[in-house]
Amino acid sequence: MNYVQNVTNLSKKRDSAEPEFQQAVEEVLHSLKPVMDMHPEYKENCILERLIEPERQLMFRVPWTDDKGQIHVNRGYRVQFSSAIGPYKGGLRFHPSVNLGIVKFLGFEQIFKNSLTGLSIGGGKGGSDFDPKGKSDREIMRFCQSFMTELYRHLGDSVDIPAGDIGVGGREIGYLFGQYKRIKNDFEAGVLTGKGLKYGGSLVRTEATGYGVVYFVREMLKANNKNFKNKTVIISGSGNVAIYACEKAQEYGANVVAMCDSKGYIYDSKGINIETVKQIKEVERTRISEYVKHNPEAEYHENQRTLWDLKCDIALPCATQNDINLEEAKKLVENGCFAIGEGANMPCTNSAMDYFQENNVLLAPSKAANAGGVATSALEMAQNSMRIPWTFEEVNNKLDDIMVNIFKESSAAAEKYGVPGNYVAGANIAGFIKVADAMLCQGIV
Ligand code: NDP
Ligand code: 2IT
Repeated sequence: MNYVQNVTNLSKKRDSAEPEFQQAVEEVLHSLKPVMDMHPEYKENCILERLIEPERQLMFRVPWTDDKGQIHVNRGYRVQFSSAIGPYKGGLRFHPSVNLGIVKFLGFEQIFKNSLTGLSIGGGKGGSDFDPKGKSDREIMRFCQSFMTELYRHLGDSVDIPAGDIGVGGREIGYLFGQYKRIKNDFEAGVLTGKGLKYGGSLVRTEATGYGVVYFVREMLKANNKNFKNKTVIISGSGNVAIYACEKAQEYGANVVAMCDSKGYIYDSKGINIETVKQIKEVERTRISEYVKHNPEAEYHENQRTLWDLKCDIALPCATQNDINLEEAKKLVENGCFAIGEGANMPCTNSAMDYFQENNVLLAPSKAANAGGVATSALEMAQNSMRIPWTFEEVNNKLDDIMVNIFKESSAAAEKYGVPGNYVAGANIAGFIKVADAMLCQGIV
C-alpha cells in the first residue's frame, strides 16, 4: 500500500469519531500523492504522520451565569495544530455544533491556508459549543470572560493568536481582549486579531474574507476568459463572509439574487440590497426573513437547502461545512452553474467537489479562496508590531496582491504536479510544501 493510503488509514483508525476531520485529511492527502512520489524525503521523515497529529489540543470547562442567575457549563477548545512556519493562528467558533472533530478539521485546513498566504503563521483553531443566539450582550461578555480566563495561559503574540469565525465577531473579540489584557496586565495588541479599530484592529479585516473570496474567484475566472459582469450569483450564509463577498461581487457587476441563514433563504431578482442585510445581521442580529419587510418584492423561503435549486452562473457557499452535497452539486451543474468559490471552510462534500471537477466547473477551494481573512489578520499583527496603522487602501491592495499570488501559486503547483486547472490539488500542494520543508529543517519535533 502506498504512503498516502497508509496515513489516511491511520487517521481513520485513530480518529474514527471525527468525520469532518477525516474528510479534510482525506481531501488533502489524496492530492499529495504526486508530491510523495517526487519527494521520498517526506515519507522518510514521517511528515504526514506528524502533520495529522496536532502539536497540542486543549479542552476546558467554561462556566458562566446568565442574566437570571442560572449557571451554565460549556466546553472550550483550542487545537494548536502546527507551528512549523509561525505561531498558531486561526479563529474561534461559537456554535452548538462545535466538537473536537470540527475544531480539528478547521485547524488542519488552517495549516495549509496560512502557508498559502505567504506570511509566517502556523495553524490552530478553537471555539466552544456555546450558542450565542438569543443571548444578551452581558451574557456574551460573561461567557467570553470565562472562556479567556482559561485560554489566556496558552496564548501570546508569538505563541497562539486567535481571531473570529462563526459566532465570533468584533463584539466577542473585544470582550476576549479586555479579559486577556486584564489578566496579563499587558496591552499585548497582537494576541488577538479582528480587534476594533479604536484599540489596534486593522482596516479591511472585517471585509477581508469576503472580498478575498471574490478577488480569488476573479483571478480564476480571468484565467478561464470569464468574469463577474452580469453573472447571476447565489451566496449561502448572511454572516461576515457572505456579506462582504456579496458587496464585492456586486461592485464587479454581478447580480447576487439570493442569500440565506440557517432557517431559510431570500430571493431578490433585482439584486440583494446588501445594506439591508448588514442592518439585519450586523446591527439587529436577527433572521434573514426580516429582509422581505424592507424589500417587499423579494421572496423568503423556509428551507435553506433549496437555495441550491436556484439557477445561477456562480455559487459562493459562505455559511458552513458540507453545505453542498452531491445531489445539490448535480442540481447546480444542471442549472448551468460554471464556477464555485468556497467562502466557508469545506462547504462542499468531497463527492460534490469531485462532481464539479468531472463536469468542468471551475472550483476555488476554501483554503485558498477564503485565506484573505487570516492574511489580513497577519497584516493586523504586522501593524500591531510596528504600532503604526495602514490606510484602507494600503491594506486592501496588499490583500488583493496576496489573493492574486495564492491563485498563481495554486495554479502553478497544479500544473507542475500534473493536474492543470485543478486548483483544489494545487492549493493543497502549494500550502503543504512550504510547511513540509520547514519541518524537514527543524528535525523530528
Ligand atoms: P458568521 O457567524 O458571521 O455567519 C455564519 C453564517 O452561516 C450565518 O448566516 C449562519 O446562519 C450561517 N450558518 C452557520 N451555521 C449554519 C448551519 N449549520 N446551517 C446553515 N447555515 C449556517 O460566520 P462567518 O461569516 O465568519 O463564517 C462563515 C464561514 O466562513 C465559516 O465556514 C467560517 O469557518 C468561514 N471563514 C470565516 C472567516 C472569517 O474571517 N470570519 C475566514 C475564513 C473562513 P445563522 O445566523 O442562522 O446561524
Ligand atoms: O477560517 C479562518 O481562516 C478564519 N476564521 C480566520 C482566522 C484568522 O486568524 O483570522
